[in-house]
Amino acid sequence: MLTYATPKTASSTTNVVFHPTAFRPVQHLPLKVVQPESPKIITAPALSEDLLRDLFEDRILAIHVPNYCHSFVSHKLSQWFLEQRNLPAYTHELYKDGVPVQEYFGVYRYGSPYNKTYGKPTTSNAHTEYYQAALKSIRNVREACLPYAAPMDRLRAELDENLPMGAQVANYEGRKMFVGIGRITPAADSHILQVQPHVDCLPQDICQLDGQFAANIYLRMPPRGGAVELWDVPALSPEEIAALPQDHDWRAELPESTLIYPEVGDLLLFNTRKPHAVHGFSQGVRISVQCFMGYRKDSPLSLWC
Ligand SMILES: O=C(O)CCC(=O)C(=O)O
Ligand SMILES: [Fe+2]
Repeated sequence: MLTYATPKTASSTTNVVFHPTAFRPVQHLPLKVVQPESPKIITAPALSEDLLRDLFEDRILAIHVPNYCHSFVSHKLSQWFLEQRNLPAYTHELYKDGVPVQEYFGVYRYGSPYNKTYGKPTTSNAHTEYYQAALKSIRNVREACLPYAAPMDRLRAELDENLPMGAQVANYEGRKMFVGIGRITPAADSHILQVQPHVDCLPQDICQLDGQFAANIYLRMPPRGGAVELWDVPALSPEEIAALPQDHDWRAELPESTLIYPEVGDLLLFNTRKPHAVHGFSQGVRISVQCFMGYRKDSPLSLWC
């Protein structure tokens, strides 16, 4: 049974800013590794076309590539995220009477996510700010990783190489989007993502995707906890997601889940229209670099945050 405090509500989200200087670098302790019991979570040494197709066509639940990013790069980039002057909250969209409402889920961010524009006209300040920051943030992260390749740049190249239709930075509105957001969760807020499983889904009026997936590369993990929880249930449709009540009690109706314990440097790909959650932890900070992958049969895979 979950005994965590009630998560903060939408009204408390606007001014949440994480001050990373309050945290000392996390000591890297060996993590408890639990082999996933689900045969539908595939651990592989590298990405391949067959594996990606299995994921996109729903034959498997997740692809886990251990040690995708060198520990030196994981440390360098996660440290760089923590050194930013402040990190705004990465809120998640829920829907109230079909209208998107942003809610704080315990995650801070480096980079500006596209979901901040949801429900606003394409001429809005939110859109202008998003597109102004998009390429700048990609390039800042690239520079922060030098002389090594940024993990998200490598992932973009490998997705492109492995898929005949290729993979590219999304441009749903004719402008290049952001890829590779830094997701930072401090221990104190980490229970929120555990209490509430969630789904992520691009609104249909932006682009009608056949499927939406996430790629996370874990740069820093807490000494214990921080597992990814996945449910092997059919992906929800965008209509079903938009109609979910804000206080939907996922855990009351979902079947048993599967836990994955990513280690520093691992890559994990999964379907974001299936409910997923991230487990809390009592020490340290959990940092990943993430993008969404929009799948349309025979079109290039489109990547954004
Ligand atoms: O932090 C994680 O492991 C999962 C993040 C997530 O919810 C997503 O990428 O959609
Ligand atoms: Fe998610």
